[in-house]
Amino acid sequence: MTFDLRRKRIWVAGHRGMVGGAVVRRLAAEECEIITAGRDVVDLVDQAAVKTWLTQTRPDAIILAAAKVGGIKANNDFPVDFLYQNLMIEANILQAAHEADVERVLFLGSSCIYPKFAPQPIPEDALLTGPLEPTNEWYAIAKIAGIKLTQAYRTQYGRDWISAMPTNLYGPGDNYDLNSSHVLPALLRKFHEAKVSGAPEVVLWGSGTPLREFLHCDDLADALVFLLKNYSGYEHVNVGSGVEVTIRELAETIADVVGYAAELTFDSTKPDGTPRKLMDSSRLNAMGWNRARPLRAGIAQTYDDWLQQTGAKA
Ligand code: GFB
Repeated sequence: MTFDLRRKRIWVAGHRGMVGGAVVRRLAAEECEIITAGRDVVDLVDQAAVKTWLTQTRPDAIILAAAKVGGIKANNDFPVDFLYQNLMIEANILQAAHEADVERVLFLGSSCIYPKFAPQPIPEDALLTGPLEPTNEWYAIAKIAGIKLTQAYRTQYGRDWISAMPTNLYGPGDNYDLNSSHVLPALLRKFHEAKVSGAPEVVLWGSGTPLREFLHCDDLADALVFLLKNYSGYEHVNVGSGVEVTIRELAETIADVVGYAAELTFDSTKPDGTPRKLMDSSRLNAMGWNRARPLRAGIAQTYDDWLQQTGAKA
């Protein structure tokens, strides 16, 4: 084991988000102290505030799950928010972590860092080998900068900091706002609302042909804790489920989980985004982590959780 979590103080940056919340749930099973701080305590885009808070708090490790995130439309509509906020959050935290002498940092990227037409499944070394998908290049550029900054501290100062690249995520605590969400929560909500109102059709954005790989956030959290404990290396590590589906197939699975077979119609005024982004997670698998749950089971759990949280009836 590279890093023993027992008696360590671990800051989960972004604990109110879907990924940060999952990491807090997972770390509860470890003998460590979990540190969290809401935006009211420390605003992560404020350099001075981050520096003061981290210097006072001095955690042993940071899981950097704080980020401005959103689906294809939000990424496309708000380029400044996605580029500026993510650059600030990661630069502020990494520099302050260096000054506070934090032993371990786990930075989180995203599969959209890879070129639009990367080889499939996408190996880690496909990074920076071709042009990005235009709908999310702002977010991708910020996340690439974060990976490089993490590597820079390792190279210049010998910091044992690492990065993980999750594939498309879903699960409890996701964003269900139809304008800014990712596809999976959007379709859960659309099918649920169609069932309640008896609407004959559900509208999907784009053509339904793009392929996506989905991972439950609790499986991601398990993989992140595994990497924090066991991985020390310069290169980022892909974290995926290894299974891809078309957006149409995803919609059919969600229709089945919700129990409402509406007709699918396609809004071609909305973008498809990248045609395919299946990650090659063989490095992670070879290290010993391969525990992604089946997609249908994960969607059913997520739907149950959403019904409970909103008080909606199935
Ligand atoms: O999940 P999503 O918004 O993001 O969209 P990306 C995935 C696919 O689902 C696209 C289609 O082809 C969408 O056109 N889609 C169909 C829908 N219906 C809907 C709908 O109602 N809502 C949404 N949102 N999509 C994001 C990036 O890309 O993936 C981020 O923009 C990030 O930067 C994230 O990397 C993981 O997979 O296309």
